[in-house]
Amino acid sequence: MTEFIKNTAIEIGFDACGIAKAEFLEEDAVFLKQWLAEGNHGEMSYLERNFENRTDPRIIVEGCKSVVVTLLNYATDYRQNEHAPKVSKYAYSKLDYHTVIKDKLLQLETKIIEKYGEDCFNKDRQHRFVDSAPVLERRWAQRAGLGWIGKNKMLISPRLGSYVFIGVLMINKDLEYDSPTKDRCGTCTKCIDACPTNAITANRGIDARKCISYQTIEKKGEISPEIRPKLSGWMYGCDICNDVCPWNRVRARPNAHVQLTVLDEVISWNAADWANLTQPEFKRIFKFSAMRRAGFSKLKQNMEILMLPKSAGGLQPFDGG
Ligand code: B12
Ligand code: SF4
Ligand code: SF4
Repeated sequence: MTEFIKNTAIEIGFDACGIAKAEFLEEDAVFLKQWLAEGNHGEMSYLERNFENRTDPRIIVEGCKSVVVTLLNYATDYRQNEHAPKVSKYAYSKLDYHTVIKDKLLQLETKIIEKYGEDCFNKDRQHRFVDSAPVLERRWAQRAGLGWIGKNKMLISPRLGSYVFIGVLMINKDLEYDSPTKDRCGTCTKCIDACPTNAITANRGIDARKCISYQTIEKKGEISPEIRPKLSGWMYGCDICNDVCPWNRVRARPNAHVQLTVLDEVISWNAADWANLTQPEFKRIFKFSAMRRAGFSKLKQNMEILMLPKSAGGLQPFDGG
């Protein structure tokens, strides 16, 4: 059954699949409690909720025995117009990755049920996860042997690099388990040195309040004044700590997933195109994109800050575009 699940995951189009035993994440519970107590999560209060569920999958999904973890490569060779406000690569595609991965997880589940029966899954509980629930996805991927959690906090696959999304399927069957991946960051500190806001701390925590990704997507209201001069041109998300990682330079290869086909506008638009974007256009063009998460007003606010002079974190003066 283990072999069937892993082979089927690859046939469906995932780039990797590993399996971990469902158990209490004792060390992570201690870490997470402290991380939350220090307020590192900012306004993301949903991270405080369901603490017990977050650290034990058997509480989220009654009967869960194994955590099947999948990776989907989103590395790309496409580059934005150099005069455009920057968008994180994870949001280049027409289709939101949540949709793509949920669809693939459902396909995997369907094939497992066809072969091994309905009792493999708890039908009364959500058991397919992408970003959407209290599941420490990076830790499960590490425990399932798919990579290690780097100093930049990303799950880094030794084969694919860190531009990978994580999807999780919780199953009520005992399976053969992979060995957790060991740390391969070594003495490297490139991501810590490159982060413009010092959001990455030495003990491997991240202060999300300082993270450009949080500030430009998750934070309600405007970007904090102390972060604005450090935005480095990012309008939606931030890829700096991934871009500088040597594992991506060596291992990341452009994905070939048709479902992750890029949006022409994201690649071709210059600063003026973005500045002229109207709400109806946003709704039409980004209808299925991950960028809907920030919403039009937040995006506009971010853009306005970027249109400020360079000394204030903006992109002005433009040298063309
Ligand atoms: C909240 C969140 C954010 C927040 C907070 C980031 C953070 N590091 O926590 C913000 C908005 C800043 C964010 C940004 C990004 N995110 Co995000 N995010 C999440 C989300 C929804 C929850 C993460 C979470 O629980 N954070 C709380 C912290 C404390 O948990 P953690 O980082 O997972 O760390 C745990 C373990 O690693 C471990 N741990 C870590 N350090 C240590 C140290 C010790 C000593 C111990 C014992 C344990 C330990 O314990 C922690 C808690 O138990 C996950 C999806 C999910 N449900 O997991 C996606 C997720 C982590 N994000 C993802 C992505 C792609 C990003 C961005 C790259 C997007 C972008 N380009 O803008 C950036 C990267 C920023 C960064 N360097 O982390 C992907 C990561 C894929 C990967 N390869 O790792 C995920 C998994 C979504 C997905 N399904 O693919 N994100
Ligand atoms: S995503 Fe950007 S701001 Fe956030 S930790 Fe990485 S480099 Fe720093
Ligand atoms: S840049 Fe270096 S320290 Fe940071 S995650 Fe990559 S290998 Fe690890």
